[in-house]
Amino acid sequence: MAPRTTRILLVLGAFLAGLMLCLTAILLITGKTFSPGISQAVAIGGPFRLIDQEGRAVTDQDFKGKPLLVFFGFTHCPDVCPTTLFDVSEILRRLGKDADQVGALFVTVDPARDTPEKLKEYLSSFDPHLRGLTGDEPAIAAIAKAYRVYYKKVPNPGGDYTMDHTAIVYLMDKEGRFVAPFSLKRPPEQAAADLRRHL
Ligand SMILES: [Cu+2]
Repeated sequence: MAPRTTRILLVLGAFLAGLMLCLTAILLITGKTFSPGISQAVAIGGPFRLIDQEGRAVTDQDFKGKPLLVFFGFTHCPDVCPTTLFDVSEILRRLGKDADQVGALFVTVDPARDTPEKLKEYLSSFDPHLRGLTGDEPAIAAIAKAYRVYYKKVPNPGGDYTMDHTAIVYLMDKEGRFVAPFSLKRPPEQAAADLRRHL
């Protein structure tokens, strides 16, 4: 297997293992039968305070009443992030006017390089509804932890670096509760219809 594929599998594996652990812990604590709506809501997401590509302060409260897609990545990402942002843009476009009632967040895991200015420039290639979020290292670490996102700096031989990161699009409901990973492996019309059900 190519090292890149192995890394992606490792990241995915670590995320799923963490998720299972969380859900098991919740089951053990509550002693309740597994109920996705309730248990996963406890496991993923939460309050955050970050800065968007316009330099505005943004918190989770700003999205109350809107379903939310949340994706973590970084602007120097060679493939996964641009592909995902392209797919999400296609879905937002299919939503038409309803896209105003949906939140779509691209949270950087590389705040050292991804300043608001850099995010603004990068996101200009994608749907204007996308909000790019950055912040200081502790704020990014906090939101990543809340979403059970794995990320790690990986040095390149040239002295540069890249980032490994969890590449899941999270669907949060109007109340900010985790619903499910949002699949992009389907036609954008279908994904848009799925999103519309949460409006
Ligand atoms: Cu990426």
